[in-house]
Amino acid sequence: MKKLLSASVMCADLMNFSKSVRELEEAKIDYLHVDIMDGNFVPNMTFGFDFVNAIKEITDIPLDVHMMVNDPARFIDRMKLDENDILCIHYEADIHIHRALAQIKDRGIKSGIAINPHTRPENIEYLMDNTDMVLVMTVNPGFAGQKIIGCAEEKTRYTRGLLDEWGYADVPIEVDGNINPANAEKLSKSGAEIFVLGTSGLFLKDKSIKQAAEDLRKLL
Ligand code: S6P
Ligand code: MG
Repeated sequence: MKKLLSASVMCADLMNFSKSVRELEEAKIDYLHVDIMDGNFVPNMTFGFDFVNAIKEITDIPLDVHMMVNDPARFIDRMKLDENDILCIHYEADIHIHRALAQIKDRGIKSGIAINPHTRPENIEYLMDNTDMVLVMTVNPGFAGQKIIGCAEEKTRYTRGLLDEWGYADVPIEVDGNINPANAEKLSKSGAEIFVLGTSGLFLKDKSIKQAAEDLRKLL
């Protein structure tokens, strides 16, 4: 499977956002990862739906929307996403998660299921018929700039094995949290296909976005 880069926009230069988007386009970034936090499911708040829709207006890079929001099904219709975009919701955030994923698919959007560090990947087996991507969190969600959890590599490898065994070898695993070059290389070998890049991998003080993306691609 092709390895893809997803830029975490909360780590971009928000005061010069359209300039950052142009740089991400030049760097041929595959997705823009938009973290939506509700101050409830996670102890932080970020962007709202108008911001998501505004990004859609200024770029053709597909969006990879990561909802860290309780009961996310309430908000699916608020975003103007299409068949190239991914809308990812958390296993832990909705007791009717199967129905929520089906709603995303019904809207013609690609669906993603995210699992927190404590969630066993076995729990998503009966969700896979409505799932286009699995997001294995490699930090506890809520903040950029954290340190990767110890079991990230092992969990990614184990999850990849389960998906293959269940007949979903074509469903990619995304990893999110402290994805720097060294971690990206290890997680790639463990079976991750989509890499969320923030303060550790892409938005760096000593390297341009383009250079950071090129360097990462060589390692994956
Ligand atoms: C964290 C969020 C992530 C971060 C990303 C930042 O809750 O879901 O997408 O934006 O992890 O990258 P880094 O390299 O600062 O961890
Ligand atoms: Mg995220």
